[in-house]
Amino acid sequence: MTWSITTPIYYVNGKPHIGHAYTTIAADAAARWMRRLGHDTFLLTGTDEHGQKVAEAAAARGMAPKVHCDDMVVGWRALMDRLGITYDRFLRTTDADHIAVVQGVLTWMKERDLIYRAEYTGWYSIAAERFWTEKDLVDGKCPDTGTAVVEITEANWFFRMSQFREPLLAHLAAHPEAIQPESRLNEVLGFLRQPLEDLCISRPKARMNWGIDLPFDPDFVTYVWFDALLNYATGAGWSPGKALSATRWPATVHLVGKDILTTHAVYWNTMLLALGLPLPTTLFAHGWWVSTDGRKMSKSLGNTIDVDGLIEGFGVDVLRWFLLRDVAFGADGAFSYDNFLVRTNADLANDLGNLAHRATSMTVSWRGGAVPPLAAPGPAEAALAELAHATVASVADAMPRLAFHEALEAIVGLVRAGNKYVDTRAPWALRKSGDEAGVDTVLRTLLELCHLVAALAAPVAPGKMAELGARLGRDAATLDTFARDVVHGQVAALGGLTTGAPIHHGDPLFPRFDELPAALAPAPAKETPMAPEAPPTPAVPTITYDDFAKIQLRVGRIVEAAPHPDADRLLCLKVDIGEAAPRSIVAGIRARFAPEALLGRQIVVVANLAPRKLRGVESHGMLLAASDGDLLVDLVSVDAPPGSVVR
Ligand code: ME8
Repeated sequence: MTWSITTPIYYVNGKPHIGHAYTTIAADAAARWMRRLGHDTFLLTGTDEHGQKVAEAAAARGMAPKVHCDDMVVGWRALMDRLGITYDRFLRTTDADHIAVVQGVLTWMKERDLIYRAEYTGWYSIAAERFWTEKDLVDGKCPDTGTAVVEITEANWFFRMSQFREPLLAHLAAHPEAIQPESRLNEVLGFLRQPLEDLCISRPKARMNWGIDLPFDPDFVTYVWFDALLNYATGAGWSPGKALSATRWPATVHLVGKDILTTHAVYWNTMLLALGLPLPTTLFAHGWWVSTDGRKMSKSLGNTIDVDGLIEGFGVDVLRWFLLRDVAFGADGAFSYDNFLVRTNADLANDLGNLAHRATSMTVSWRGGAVPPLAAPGPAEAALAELAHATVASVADAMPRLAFHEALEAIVGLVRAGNKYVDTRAPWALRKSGDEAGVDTVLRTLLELCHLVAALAAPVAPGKMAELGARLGRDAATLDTFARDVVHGQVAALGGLTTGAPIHHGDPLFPRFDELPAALAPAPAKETPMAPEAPPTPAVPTITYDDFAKIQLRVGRIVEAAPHPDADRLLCLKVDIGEAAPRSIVAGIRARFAPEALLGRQIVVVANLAPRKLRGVESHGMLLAASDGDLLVDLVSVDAPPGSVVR
């Protein structure tokens, strides 16, 4: 059976950034690991190319949408190449086989009455390209993007998603491991506590025609998420009516960011249930990279991280290492260049680079560059061999669970033990005292350690570990074979090299960086020519002083912040505004702020707003925030005691 892993298909319009690199690198490291263990492995990635925003961006460039996509996709493919992604398919939703699958599914569902036509009135968000019900809106705006919504009545086609709530709950009860980490499962179960509505899966061409035509109604195209989610089926080689055994479905792991948990866990899984297809084994929603002040990175905030600059400055392997090592996979991580320097200097320049340098330089200087025999192993060597064995077990356990940080921590632990071993055994002193067997033993042990580390860490840092392997006389394929054999217990962890084989010494494998390379000198964020135009500012009506006086604004201090149990975009806050107890306020700011980054912030609250329920949680007030177009930039902050009135 195939071990397959997918990334989200990225919006072709967007500028690739560190978040996209993160998911894709993680998927690639896992795929490389599984592939070398001998699994039939399939890595699927690609681009999401339909929908209103793409149509608008294309129009702004005076191009046909497909021509615009053909141009934009070049940048995405190039990113994948620079990141060293070994994808098996790069799927575009404009690919002919995908269009056929989407239309085949629509027809199949329509024939079984899983799709029906109905009139619908709702609040439509252009930015999010979807309808919301009244109760979904946050402060009258789109809960996903914070932008204005318009009330629209139109005929549309709907997928009977509501029918699949119970089967989905039953599946999750039987397979709680299907959504990971566990906290994400709980979010999904929270969402499923309320009744599920049917899903609008069409868009009238009169409003937007850049999409896949509904095969049974020429007036409509397919809703972009319904289209995009089916990429996983197309990528697996499935189409309606095809025998499952002839496909790579079900996917083993869908890797996504936490922002698109619900679309996958609910929309996609119910679509699969309707199609009678097995659900993916695991949906893993990882955390976000945020800036050190807790804000999600964005171009307008100027806090994005320059992926190309990092690759040019440090090399792609250092970037891959850092992203997978620094943060527990699943949790959010704050990205700072300082931390990047500290972490990579410590792990790579000081620990691993140093170990490799010592092992190869002493072997070249003292043994003419030939692997010496393990002449006289003693207790120190036995202890290291035991640790090496345990490290193999830890890495082999962690990698298929996508616990990259655990795997790398175990590897770094072994490297550190190796450096300590050199210091304690002091081969230079053994040499002085004429103990040549002792010198041989230490050198052989060190070389074997480097070899094992190169084999174990290659899925994360393939280029540099191949280089280390080459210095030890092993090509990448031989390293892979050794990795498989050592994991399967067919060869000793420190038994991969051959006595007498040639060893090379070269420049430091991982140079130390004491400051940021010039390529990363902070520069104003580059503008993308295809960035969608900001919507025109609506005319603002004048209000009287009395109108304004009706609004009571007060200073508040955020004392608690937690994700809303049922909504990806909302945070539930407790805000001290100088009353007996803190106010509960629900705010649509989760896309910008990690909850912990908000604690203690002094903000301005509209205190006399009528209470309302937002996705089941009562909210008593509203926060003031500044936004730039669609983007929430920051909360309005005040340095004054909670309860102070703002006028
Ligand atoms: O949502 N930290 O595409 P997208 C970590 N087309 N990961 C991040 C991140 C961050 N700050 N920002 C983005 C879409 N990501 C849809 C998907 S799938 C059928 C359709 C990563 O271009 C993360 O994996 O907005 C997130 O889920 C994805 O990029 C969103 O990419």
